[in-house]
Amino acid sequence: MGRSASDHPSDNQDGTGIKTAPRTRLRLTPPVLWKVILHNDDYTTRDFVVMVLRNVFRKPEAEAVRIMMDVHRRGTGVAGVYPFDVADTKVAQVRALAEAREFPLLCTLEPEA
Ligand code: TYC
Repeated sequence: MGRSASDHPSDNQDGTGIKTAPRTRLRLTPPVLWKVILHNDDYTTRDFVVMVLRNVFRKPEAEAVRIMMDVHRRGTGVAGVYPFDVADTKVAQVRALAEAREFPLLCTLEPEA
């Protein structure tokens, strides 16, 4: 597998071909983490929320059920905590799955305190 003209490490991959300088100092502070929040509603099924927690957030069955019931009883709950890009991708995955099944499941991001 050869390198194409656009996959040199200095290419910033935005399609403009403009090269950006690499970061020269290591990041020494940990990245800010984001909480992915699930919100309760009256229409999304419990099984669907458990499926989302298992497949998107990689929770074992028992923990997925616990988090789902926590959201069901308290109104919101934390599905997982991740760096922004990961958290944002998971929110998009949850929204796509919910939309495909026409469930109103709400999933949002919150910076970790
Ligand atoms: N309240 C839903 C029901 O009883 C279950 C549910 C749990 C929905 C968690 C959303 O984020 C949620 N079917």
